[in-house]
Amino acid sequence: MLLKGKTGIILGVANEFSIAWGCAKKAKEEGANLVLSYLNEKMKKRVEPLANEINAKIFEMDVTNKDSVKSFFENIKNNYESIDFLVHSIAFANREDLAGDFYNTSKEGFLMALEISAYSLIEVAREVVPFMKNGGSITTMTYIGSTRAVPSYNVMGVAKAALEANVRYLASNLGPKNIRINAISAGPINTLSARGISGFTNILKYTEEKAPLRRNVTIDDVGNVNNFLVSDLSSAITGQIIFVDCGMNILGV
Ligand code: 0WD
Repeated sequence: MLLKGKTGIILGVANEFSIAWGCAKKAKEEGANLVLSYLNEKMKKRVEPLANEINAKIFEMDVTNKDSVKSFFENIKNNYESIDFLVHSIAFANREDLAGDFYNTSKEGFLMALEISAYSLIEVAREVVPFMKNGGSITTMTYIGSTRAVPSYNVMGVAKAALEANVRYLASNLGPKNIRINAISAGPINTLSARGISGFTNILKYTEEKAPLRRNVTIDDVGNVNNFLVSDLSSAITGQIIFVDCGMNILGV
């Protein structure tokens, strides 16, 4: 078992369709001991039964609230000696900023998308580093809208560009502590967040027709690659953006 004896934190499970849930299930299959976060009391009702399925502990964390982040890691301190990996699978933008003209993006919407979807990676990395005494691995989820203009992805594309730059700076900064950090650039998957993007079903249909593998990716596809990135098999890989998109990113026309 690839992750036997490893303890991991997985942030961003909203329901059974979440990419984070794909990562949690697959990590459990490989023997990891897991902790999940839930956003608030409302989400707890959905996350708790999932956590029970995989014998994971759950603690609340809202990355927009400093005290909530601190209290999550207090809970970690009270329950664990060390942490081996952390999966950051969190993003948010206002629905009105994921449709229509990009030039209408509000300053408030821009700052919120960047805070939740990009800055939060730096904040959780800062908190988890002290628990990675013997090194560790951090992963995050991105999308090709970071480097290409994708219809309606708008402000989230800017947030993903910042997130990917964060990955490179954190990898450079944390490498000497033997802490690796990489991003998975997933193809479109029908999740709660994705449904907020105007025309998302067209993106799914287009990918299925055009991607080299002629299908969309699943949360299990992402979870498998995440297992590789948080395991010792990828011990010399850091600062990378790994595409799990059925080959879509290689196409020109
Ligand atoms: O097509 C897709 N679904 C893709 C998603 C393609 C490529 C990348 N991604 C990325 C997303 O941008 C995100 O970074 O994958 C990550 C996970 O997204 P998901 O699995 O598609 O979406 P979802 O199941 O909704 O999980 C995202 C979760 C939130 O869910 P809701 O639906 O409640 O917004 O991120 C969490 C929350 O659990 N989240 C927060 N967690 C802590 N503090 C916060 C917050 N303030 N806001 C959202």
